Amino acid sequence: MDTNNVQTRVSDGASALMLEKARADCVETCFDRADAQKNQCSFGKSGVCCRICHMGPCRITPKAPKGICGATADTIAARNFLREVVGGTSAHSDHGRHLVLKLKEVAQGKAPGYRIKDEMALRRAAKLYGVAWEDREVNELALALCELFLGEFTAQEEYLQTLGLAPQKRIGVWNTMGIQPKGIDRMVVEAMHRTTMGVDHDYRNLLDHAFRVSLADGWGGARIASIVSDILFGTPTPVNSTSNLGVLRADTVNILIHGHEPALSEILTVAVADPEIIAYAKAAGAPAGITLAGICCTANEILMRHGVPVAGNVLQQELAIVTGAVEMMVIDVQCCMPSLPDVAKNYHTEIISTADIARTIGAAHVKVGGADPLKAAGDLIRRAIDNFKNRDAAKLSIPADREPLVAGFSVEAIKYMLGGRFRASFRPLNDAIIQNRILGVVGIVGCNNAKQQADSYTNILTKELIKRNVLVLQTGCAAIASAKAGMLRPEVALAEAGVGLREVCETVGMPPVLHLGSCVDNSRVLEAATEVVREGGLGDDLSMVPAVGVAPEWMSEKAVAIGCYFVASGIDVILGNPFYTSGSQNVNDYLHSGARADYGASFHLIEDPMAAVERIIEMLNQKREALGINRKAERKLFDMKDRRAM
Ligand code: SF4
Ligand code: MSK
Repeated sequence: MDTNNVQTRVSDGASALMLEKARADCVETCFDRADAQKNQCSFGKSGVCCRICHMGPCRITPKAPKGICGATADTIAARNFLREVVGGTSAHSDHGRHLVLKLKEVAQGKAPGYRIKDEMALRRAAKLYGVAWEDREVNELALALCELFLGEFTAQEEYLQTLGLAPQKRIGVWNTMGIQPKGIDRMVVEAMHRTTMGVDHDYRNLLDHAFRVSLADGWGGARIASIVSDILFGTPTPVNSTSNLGVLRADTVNILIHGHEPALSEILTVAVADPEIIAYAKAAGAPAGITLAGICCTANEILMRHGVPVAGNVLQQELAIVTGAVEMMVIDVQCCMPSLPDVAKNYHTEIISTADIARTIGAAHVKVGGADPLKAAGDLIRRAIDNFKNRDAAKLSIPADREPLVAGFSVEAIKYMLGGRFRASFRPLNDAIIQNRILGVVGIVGCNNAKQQADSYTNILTKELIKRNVLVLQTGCAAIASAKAGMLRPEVALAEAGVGLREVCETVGMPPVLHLGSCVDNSRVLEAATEVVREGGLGDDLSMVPAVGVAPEWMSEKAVAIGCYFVASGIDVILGNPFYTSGSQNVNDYLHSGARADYGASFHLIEDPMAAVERIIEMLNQKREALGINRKAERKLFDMKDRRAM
């Protein structure tokens, strides 16, 4: 990679332009720091560096094949891997916990400014979990559900109730493997215990726990987070918006929200529409008022529910500030780089951290809550407006790139599109797969990684797969990559799609690339796959459905946990860049092939996107073959005799 050429680092024009500008402005970005890291530590990359106790750090080499305590490469790599799954699971699950606690406060009347927006979602969830819901008052029902959800975190002896949302056969696999998780918190604590010095040394036992913990994420904390977000803020339905840095405007005060948890950003979307605040912005010299836009998954959350534009994905967080057009960036938790205040120092942007568990040196910390969060949010916006006067016209450069998009495809919305209000169901999708008009379904999820050209793998893969009649579901920064490439514009994606997929999508009015939400919403991908199983005709387990998951440009521990809960659920996962396990043949082999015997799925490292396309098509065809549906779609014309028989 010619690292000096910005085109090798990013794919979209806006990012390339801002990366050039950053260099001209002498502003350091993650791309420069990636270069400065040069050859990254080979022990770290192969997973055989252990610093779990202070006799170490120990590094495994041919001459020193064991750590001081005797730990082998297998033990060390498996412990490190499990700790990554723990990190990812904790992030999603703590996010879920915060939302459950917020719902509890709302139901108790202790959260001014918030309300239960989607009573249907509340009743739907209660029904799913077997909580008596008929004739029950909303707040009383919400409290009962919160009690159940909080129990999912604290249960010491009982298995997670959320596991019951999976197909019966899959639950059987988990029983056989003995990997059903108990309370989420207990699983995480137990993982830290198992991996401390002198406890669990059997790599298979450690990897079993990695899959167990990941289930506590995908079928636990993350699923709960999506369910409660829908109850509090509304179940997403298709919504129009725009993406990329061109959503920022020279004639508005620009505020960016960045991170993952939607509670604060929901309040900001309300406050920003206040006519008094808009008038205040205009009086401050911004003739068109205020632009509120998002970065990363907070962006995905408010995009799906309010159509708030998306300024960019994770590697654009610094580049957004480089436009010189951002008055304030409000960060919450996860994926917010500690470098943001350093970049902001070169412009006039103020970085505001808002979560007590997530402080950043150089950011002002403001807690938007208390008795009147709407007023507090208004005060924050006024603070951004007051900063407008400090914008330096000489440093201002907003790229023109701005792509329209449609997002907001919750499973409920997909069902509605497929079957209409009275017959909402996945039947038409199952039929289209059985008839071979749709080859299968692929979830493309995850981040960007400064080691890869941003968005490139995701975009090549998406385009090629829909050409070959594969329906694509997306979340997180991968969905934002597609948005910037125009692939979330139904007419653009339809023009690229293969004949079968296009016919189906046009008939039901659904685009070929569906934006399902943020990275915590990967549980919605499992939910969709479960609906396919329930609908019938495509096997009785998730491992039988022609479906594959891909994390093309992943970087976060959350992606490791997500990958594990996909594999444990029976869905193969392709990784665009490797796990740090290559230093242990046994650990690597189990994850990339051995797991198949236990779960019917495994990981596959494929660093070239076109090679991934070929492998995915092969995998989908193998599943189709096993189901006995791998034949050309027959267009049977019924004559009168057939019709009478019907
Ligand atoms: Fe070394 Fe063992 Fe301590 Fe790890 S736990 S640092 S391998 S002595
Ligand atoms: S924000 S976890 S970079 S998807 Fe969810 Fe994007 Fe990955 Fe963060």
